[in-house]
Amino acid sequence: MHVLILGGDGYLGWPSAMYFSQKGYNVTVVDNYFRRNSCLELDVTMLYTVPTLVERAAIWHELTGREIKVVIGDLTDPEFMRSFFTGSITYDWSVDTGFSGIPDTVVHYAEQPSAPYSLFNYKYANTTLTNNLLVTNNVMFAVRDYTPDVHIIKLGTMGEYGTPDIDIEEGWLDIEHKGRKDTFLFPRQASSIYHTSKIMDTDLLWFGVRMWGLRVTDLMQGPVYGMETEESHIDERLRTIFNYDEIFGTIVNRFIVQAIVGYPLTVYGRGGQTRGYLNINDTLQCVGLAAENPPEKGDLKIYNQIMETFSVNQLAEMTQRVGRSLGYDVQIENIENPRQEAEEHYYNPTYQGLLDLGVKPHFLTDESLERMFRVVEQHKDAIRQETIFRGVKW
Ligand code: USQ
Repeated sequence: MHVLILGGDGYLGWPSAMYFSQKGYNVTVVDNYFRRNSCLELDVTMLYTVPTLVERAAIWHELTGREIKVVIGDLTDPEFMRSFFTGSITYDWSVDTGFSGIPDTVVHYAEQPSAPYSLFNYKYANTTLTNNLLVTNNVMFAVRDYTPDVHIIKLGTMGEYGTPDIDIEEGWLDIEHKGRKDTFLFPRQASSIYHTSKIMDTDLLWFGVRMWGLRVTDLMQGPVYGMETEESHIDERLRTIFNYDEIFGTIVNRFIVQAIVGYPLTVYGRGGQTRGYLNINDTLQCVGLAAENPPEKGDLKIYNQIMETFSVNQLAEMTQRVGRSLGYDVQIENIENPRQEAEEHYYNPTYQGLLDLGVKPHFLTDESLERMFRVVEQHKDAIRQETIFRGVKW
């Protein structure tokens, strides 16, 4: 099996590449270094320096004997995207371990992933929409035109559903209306341009499934935390990128960094915002199981990819408790919410599908938080406090 990972340099892309490679898959990764370049442009830095994608693939090969082929380029260019499916791609790094050619599965992470970035200004809103939609459209057409049996796994987001006042189902909703019944995509109502681009992605791929019988899995993921995976334990240089700034950092990772440098935990507004969370190791399990269980042609399979729910206040209290037990003076501050979002709301999502496929959750515990504290501590001196909060408002 050959898996092509779009966005292979990202927070989830690189750990996924190693995970599949370790399991014996042939793996190709492609990326245009969007995240690294945006960090430079926005003057934010990652917690530690991460080797380039080519360097990481070389380290991986040296340590495991396994090969992850690397291609650097921009997937919004349709001809570049199509070259992966016609077999005409030129690799930027590869060794001859005997695999080449067309993928069986595509994992699509090649998106601008940040809600604050998408509302930073109109230019970044445009970047978000054009990048995310063009890459999705390009992969959809390339698969349709050359390899219609290929399984597309697209990372969606729980934020597509928003926070409705009813239970959130796993992708679909049965509607009874004036005595007749049908099943539709669960209603979507996003609260950022980024999340809206993900809704549009879903619609595009659902169109491709209905029109051309494509085979698509949509993983509706919540915020992910953590930086260590089984494969990164082999060598620190294989650890994934880790952002703690307001634009690219997600809440759990940010709170740990804040606790360590004595920056009061930034609870936005009243802190009742509740989301479904998961450990980065569970993302890998979920994507792996999705790849092993492709839908039939003409089927869009949707899973809610979360393992447990927390409010912002609960996360802040946990981080404070663990931080204090490690000797840090952790304060919590409710600051004016820069985002437009419900701060107290009903939240009851279903997330049974991936558990039924066999995912074994890594829950967020004091012990797992402490392990993350220990990694962040090693890089304490590199933390730039001025990038933690800048108040991107919408
Ligand atoms: N929040 C705070 N304080 C902070 C940072 C965040 O209170 O310092 C709050 C936010 O207002 C929000 C919640 O924590 O209510 C989560 O925020 P986040 O920045 O961790 O995550 P979010 O913007 O929702 O986006 C992240 C990823 C995105 C993914 C999404 C899943 O960046 O790629 O799609 O999580 S979900 O939230 O389910 O839509």
